[in-house]
Amino acid sequence: MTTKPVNTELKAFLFDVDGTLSDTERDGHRVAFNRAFEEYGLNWQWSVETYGVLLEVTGGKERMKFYTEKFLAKEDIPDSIETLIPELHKAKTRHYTELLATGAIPLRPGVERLINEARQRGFRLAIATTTTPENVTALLTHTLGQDSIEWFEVIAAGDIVPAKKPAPDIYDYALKAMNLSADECIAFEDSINGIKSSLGANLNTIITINDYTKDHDFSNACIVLDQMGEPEQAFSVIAGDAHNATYLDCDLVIKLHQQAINK
Ligand code: XBP
Ligand code: MG
Repeated sequence: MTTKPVNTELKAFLFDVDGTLSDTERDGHRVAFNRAFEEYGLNWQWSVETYGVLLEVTGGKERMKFYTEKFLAKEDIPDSIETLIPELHKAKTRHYTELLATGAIPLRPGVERLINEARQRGFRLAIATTTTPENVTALLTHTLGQDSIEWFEVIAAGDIVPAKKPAPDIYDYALKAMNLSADECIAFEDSINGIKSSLGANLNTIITINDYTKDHDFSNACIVLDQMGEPEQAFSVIAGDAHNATYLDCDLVIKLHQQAINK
């Protein structure tokens, strides 16, 4: 009897966007939501703190609905809420992409370096995110340049799957589109909803935390870092074994992947 060989060689890097590639939430998405509310004459202003609570729900439309249910009295919810939310979301996407075009939201430390190294070494790249596709295009083009969209074989984003993170669907979609098994890939995430989604798709996951996610439960991650780091800007290891490295490069990613596969 022959058994099909299981391929576990690392072939692809799957990146979350918000919070992982860039700290977009506090000074990007939140600000854009507030600008949209203002444009529509609504007095809904989301503070940095309130937004932390709202991040429990992924997806901008879903997050606005959650806000009306959790923070507004029934009589303060506009009658037109079902049609208003998609309109507000369109305005929010416009404000968000305009904000990115100003260059106000950079990539996190080490992201550009790791992506460049991964490309040079022939790793396949994909994006798996909850955010709207236009937002991904805006972030990538304004940070990595016009051609960078082409570097990612699959950009799985937004409403392409009906169930957003923490459901595994967006990662399952990306894996299927790349015709790869989960063991051949590694995911990069920053939040509990993100890692629930990636682990749900059986992907080993590297975490870089941020202010909104530092207290989340990442006990099943390959490693938890404060950032990817740079040669001159060491990361802090919050949990896991960095094998004496001081920043995340492809060699460390390969080691972490192998270690997780062999567990
Ligand atoms: C990202 C999100 C997104 C953005 C808003 O989660 O939750 O909802 O905050 O994007 P993840 P849209 O990093 O886990 O993908 O307004 O375009 O939906
Ligand atoms: Mg994220």
